[in-house]
Amino acid sequence: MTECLFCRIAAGEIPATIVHRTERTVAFRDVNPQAPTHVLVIPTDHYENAAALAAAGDGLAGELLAAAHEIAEREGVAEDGYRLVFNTGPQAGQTVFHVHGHVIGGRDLGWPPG
Ligand code: D5M
Repeated sequence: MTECLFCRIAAGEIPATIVHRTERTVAFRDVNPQAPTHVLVIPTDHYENAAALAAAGDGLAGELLAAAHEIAEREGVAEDGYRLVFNTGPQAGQTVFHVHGHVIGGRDLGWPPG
């Protein structure tokens, strides 16, 4: 059995609030939301980070971006604006090493990030 938390969520082995699913992507609510909308969008298959996903080069990265935007629209944050964040590597704050985009919106977001 895989040890990867997000592989297990994608497989339905660990409960999560799934908000969107396509053939190759899954999205679920972040357990520790930082804004009214905070959804994580992942590929079902395991890639460690955004660089590994980009290197796969089979259109999956684009699918993930499209899924993120669809979620933002469905959550009602696309018009006012939302942030799509891929923390990549430990210094950037990545804690789960299965690539995930944070779709964050529903409030004013400061810049620069912490
Ligand atoms: O983001 C990892 C994110 O994953 C962080 O915002 C918490 C979230 N998380 C951790 N465990 C779960 C479960 N079980 N369900 C939903 N969300 C979860 P990072 O960019 O790696 O710091």
